[in-house]
Amino acid sequence: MRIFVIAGTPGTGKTTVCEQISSKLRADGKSVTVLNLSEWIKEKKLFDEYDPHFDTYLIDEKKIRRAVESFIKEVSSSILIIESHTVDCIPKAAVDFVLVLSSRTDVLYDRLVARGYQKAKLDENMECEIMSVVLEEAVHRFGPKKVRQCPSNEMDDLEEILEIFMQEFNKI
Ligand code: DAT
Repeated sequence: MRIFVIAGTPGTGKTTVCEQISSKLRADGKSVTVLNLSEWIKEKKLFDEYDPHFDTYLIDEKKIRRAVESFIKEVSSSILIIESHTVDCIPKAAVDFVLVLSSRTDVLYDRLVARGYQKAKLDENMECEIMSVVLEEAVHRFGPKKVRQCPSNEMDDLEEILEIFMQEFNKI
């Protein structure tokens, strides 16, 4: 099985991009599983605590990594795409390629406000994007050769992201 990660601060477009990529791969006759990691953690109640101030779920990364490892063993499709803003929860050896989406602060701010994020959560995520936290963690975890950053501000960017993904997909 081939495993790809679509990473980025919340609001940068991971779900949108995963839908595009999985539709394209399925249209090409491939079997694809998409794992939205944060939704899955909530659904399976794998978090340790809920923090109401930041409206976020506190997790034990090691525990999640083990759960993801078990999930991977059960996937029957030939391609798994993991969507996540916490790349440290993903077992590194298994991953073929990581796309990190990034958005301009004005764009991301508007998206997160539209989502109804309250101040603490908004500030935390804006800071995460400004400091390139996800990119840094991804490079640290998977190594620079497996990681590529892509801007995700406008609809036109989506086409380019899909193209970049398919180039990497066809390389491996
Ligand atoms: P994420 O899954 O990273 O939280 P999302 O896919 O839900 O982000 O996207 C957040 C919002 O932004 C959603 O309304 C779709 C829109 N969006 C995402 N990527 C975009 C892009 N490249 N151009 C324009 N809008 C985009």
